Amino acid sequence: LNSASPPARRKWLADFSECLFSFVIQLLPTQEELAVKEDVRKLLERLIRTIEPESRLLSFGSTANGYGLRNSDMDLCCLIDSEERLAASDLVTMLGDLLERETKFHVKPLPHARIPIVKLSLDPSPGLPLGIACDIGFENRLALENTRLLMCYAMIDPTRVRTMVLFLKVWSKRRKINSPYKGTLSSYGYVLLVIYFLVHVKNPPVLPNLQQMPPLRPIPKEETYLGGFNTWFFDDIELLRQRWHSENTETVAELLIDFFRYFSRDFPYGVGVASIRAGLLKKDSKGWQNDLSASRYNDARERNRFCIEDPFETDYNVARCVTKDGLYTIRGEFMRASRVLAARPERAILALADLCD
Ligand code: 3AT
Ligand code: MG
Repeated sequence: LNSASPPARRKWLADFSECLFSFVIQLLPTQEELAVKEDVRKLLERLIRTIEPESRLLSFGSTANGYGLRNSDMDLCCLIDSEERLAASDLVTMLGDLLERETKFHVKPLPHARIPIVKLSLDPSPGLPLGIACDIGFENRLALENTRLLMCYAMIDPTRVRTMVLFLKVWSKRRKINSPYKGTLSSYGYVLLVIYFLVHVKNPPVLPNLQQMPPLRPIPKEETYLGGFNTWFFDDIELLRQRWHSENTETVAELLIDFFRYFSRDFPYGVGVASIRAGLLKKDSKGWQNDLSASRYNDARERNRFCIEDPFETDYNVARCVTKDGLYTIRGEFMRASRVLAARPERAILALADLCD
């Protein structure tokens, strides 16, 4: 916001930023909810150890990355430290039986899914008015690492980054554009869009690129590989905070307005790939082009309407579930949000209500 901007506009942006903070704060999980979830994790870990004594059960996704909302589901990953372990599909079946016998959860084992998981849910009760939904997967070490990467980004600038992400998650759920099963984008996809925007679109950037940090300390940057993918990133956030400061002083309100404008007007959906690792890439440089010449046996065209590169699994398009209609709806929503914010209703709180209506 430059000093020449009219005071009325500046005041409105400050008010709207304030509204955004108070709005997301009341949607954060309570201490009680976090404690119940941790108890559930421990209980499940104890039970799994009766099958695989060398195992650990870890949280990933929004319960662990700093972008959790109240009543969000629990994503759990079981890591087994011993050499000889059961196949994931057998573990899913055995664990499903065990949990069915020993707990009150509704249990649905999916041993033959692309990624075998056990789905659990608990009915609402007085202490847990909305119940709990939980997925347990196995050996998903890349998901643990991308969770840690997103958490590190949240820690660099908690106020602006977390407020933007949490708001977009709520907004996308309320506007019904947060369902990969119905052709729109997952929460994970929206988080990557926000980080891409803050690292690569904003100038000066709000966040540094943690996967390409110049050395801040004399030790060489070690490469760490998981399943063939380089998962190294700069994770010493304390040191980073001492040595790196963003020159960008925009408010959350300005960033959000700009985010909606960028993704309704400027992002090149037809040819571009949003990558938090490498900035704006070209679909054809990744073999993700969706041109009409693709053979009819090839569903690349449907899969690559919208392209967001996974930070580590770089051959994976996180937005591959987004269909033609889904993308049309998402872009329409970005435009609608831009319009609401450009109108700057007299009271900032009305803008918020209008956005999520
Ligand atoms: P909610 O609060 O549940 O809406 P979340 O942050 O838990 O949001 P998701 O449920 O979309 O996000 O995803 C949970 C984690 O699973 C995030 C990421 O570590 C992993 N993940 C999800 N989708 C993908 C994907 N398409 N590719 C790779 N990892 C993914
Ligand atoms: Mg989740």
